[in-house]
Amino acid sequence: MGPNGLRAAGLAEALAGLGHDVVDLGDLQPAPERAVSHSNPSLKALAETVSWLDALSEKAFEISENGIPVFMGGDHVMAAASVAGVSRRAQQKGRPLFVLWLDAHTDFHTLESTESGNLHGTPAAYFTGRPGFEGVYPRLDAPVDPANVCMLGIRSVDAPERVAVSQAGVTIHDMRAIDESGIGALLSAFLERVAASNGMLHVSFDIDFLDPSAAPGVGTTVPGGASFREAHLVMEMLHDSGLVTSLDLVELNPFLDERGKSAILMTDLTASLFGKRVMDRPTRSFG
Ligand code: 6HN
Ligand code: MN
Ligand code: MN
Ligand code: MN
Repeated sequence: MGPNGLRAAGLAEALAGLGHDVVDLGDLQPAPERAVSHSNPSLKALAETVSWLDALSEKAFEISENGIPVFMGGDHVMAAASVAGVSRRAQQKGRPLFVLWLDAHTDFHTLESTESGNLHGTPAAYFTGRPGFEGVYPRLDAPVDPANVCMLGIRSVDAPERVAVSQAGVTIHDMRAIDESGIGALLSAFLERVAASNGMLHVSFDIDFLDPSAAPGVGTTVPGGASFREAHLVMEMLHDSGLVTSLDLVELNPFLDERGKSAILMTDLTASLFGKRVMDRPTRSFG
C-alpha cells in the first residue's frame, strides 16, 4: 500500500512538474522462493522477504544505469536490496557509494541479534557487510564501507545495535546532535565528504525520521523526531548538492495515516529533493 499511497499523493506528477522525465516501472514481482532457514526462530516471513530481496537486488542494479531510481516501499528491509544493487553499480563505475540514512532507527541488527524478528531492523547491517547473512539474503557483491554511511535522526537503538554500529564506524547523528549543532551543519559536513570523493549518494528515507506529529502514517513511530522544517532543509540541501544518485521512500503505511497527511508530506519532501523551492537562490556547491 505504501507505493500506491505515494502514487495517489501525486509523486510522479510532482516530479514531472519540476521538469523531470518520470517513468513509473510499476510494482516489482518477487523472485521464486528459495529454501532458506536460520537458527533464530523469531525471524518473521524470512523466505518471502528474501524472494523480494532477490528480485530487487537485481532490479536495482539494472535500473541504476541511467537516471535516479526512486524505490518505493514497503518495509525498510527493502533497503537491503536497493543498496546492494546500487552499490554494485557504483563499484562498476569505480566510484565509492555513500549512504545517508534518515531514520529514527539504525536498522543494524543481524539475523542473530534481532529481538523482534522484524527484518526491517536489519538492512544497514547487511549492506555494510556484517557477517551472518550469507546464504540467506542475496549475495552482496559490493559491501558499503561503514565509514561512508551517515545516519541522521536516530533516537531508538537496541543494545546489540548500539555496540555494533559504533564499532563499525558509522557516523551517527542522533536527535541530540541535531538539537545541539543544527541539522544543516551536520548534513553539510557529510555532503562535503561525498563530493570530495566523487561519491555516488543513496538516500534511504524512512518516514519515521519525522516526528509523529508531522507523519503519523508509520507502524514504528518514535516521539521527538525531525520537524517539518528540518526535513525540508535536508531535502533542499540534497537537491542543491546535486550528489543524490538514488533514493528509498519507505515505511509509509496508509492504514495508519491521517487523511493522507504523511503520504502528502513524503511526496512534498521528495519534490524538494528534486528541485522544488520557494525562491530561486544561488546554488551552493560542495567539495
Ligand atoms: N525501521 N530496532 C527495532 C527492531 O524491531 O529491530 C525497530 C526497527 C525499526 C525498523 O526503522 O525500519
Ligand atoms: Mn517495517
Ligand atoms: Mn528504518
Ligand atoms: Mn525507522
